[in-house]
Amino acid sequence: MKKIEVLQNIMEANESIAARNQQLLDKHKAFAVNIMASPGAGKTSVILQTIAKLKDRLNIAVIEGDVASTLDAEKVRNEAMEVIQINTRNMPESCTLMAAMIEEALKNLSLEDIDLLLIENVGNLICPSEFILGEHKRIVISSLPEGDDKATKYPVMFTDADAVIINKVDFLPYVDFDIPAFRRAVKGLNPKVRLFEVSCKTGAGIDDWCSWLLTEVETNSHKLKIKDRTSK
Ligand SMILES: Nc1nc2c(ncn2[C@@H]2O[C@H](COP(=O)(O)OP(=O)(O)O)[C@@H](O)[C@H]2O)c(=O)[nH]1
Ligand SMILES: [Mg+2]
Repeated sequence: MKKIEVLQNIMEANESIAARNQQLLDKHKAFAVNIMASPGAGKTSVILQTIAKLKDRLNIAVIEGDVASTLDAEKVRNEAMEVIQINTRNMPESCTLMAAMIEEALKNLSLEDIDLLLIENVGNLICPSEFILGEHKRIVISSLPEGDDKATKYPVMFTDADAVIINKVDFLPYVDFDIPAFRRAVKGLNPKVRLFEVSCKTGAGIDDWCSWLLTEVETNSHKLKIKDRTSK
């Protein structure tokens, strides 16, 4: 019983910190996206492709979550406006980012200048679904080599997602991944979810994903801050 009480307390505390994070982000008109997937599905690759496509339109910062290392932060360092690495080893939950970790990171970002904050969560299909961070959108990436049963096996992650990216479609000739069956499984859990088929290797589908994301950023009353930087 005691263990259940403690867990509930952690969850409640997380939700109130997440609400504070979102208020702070809203105050500065910064739109935050929580990107979740298993290790190797392509979170960092999607972030890099997204920055390459949208950096002329948006000021983009990144928070990188990993159990250990700064490898991913180093990969995006030269592309993003600002990057913060969070290592979760020795934290209360090492398998996911939590709102308190984001609260600390936000103190170190120039929020007034940021339009879009991409948060790469720890590679895991279970824990990140339990902890909201204050994000405006939740994105799950599933990649072809992982197999097409992940939505069925890890339903919570997919039920709460605003969009699901099917990555590594360039693997289609080599793996038995039934894309229509996967789409049906995801839609069965979450009828309103947006689905995108992309390859970070070939660039296929990246335009569709980025134009949806840009519209989301602009229509969430963040447009006041976004300048048409291409016209400069
Ligand atoms: N063939 C192929 N490889 C990809 C694609 N996206 C990512 N990768 C590779 O998959 C590996 C893991 O990608 P990464 O973005 O680091 O995954 P993360 O652990 O989820 O951040 C890297 O070697 C990437 O180059 C893709 O669309 N096609
Ligand atoms: Mg990564």
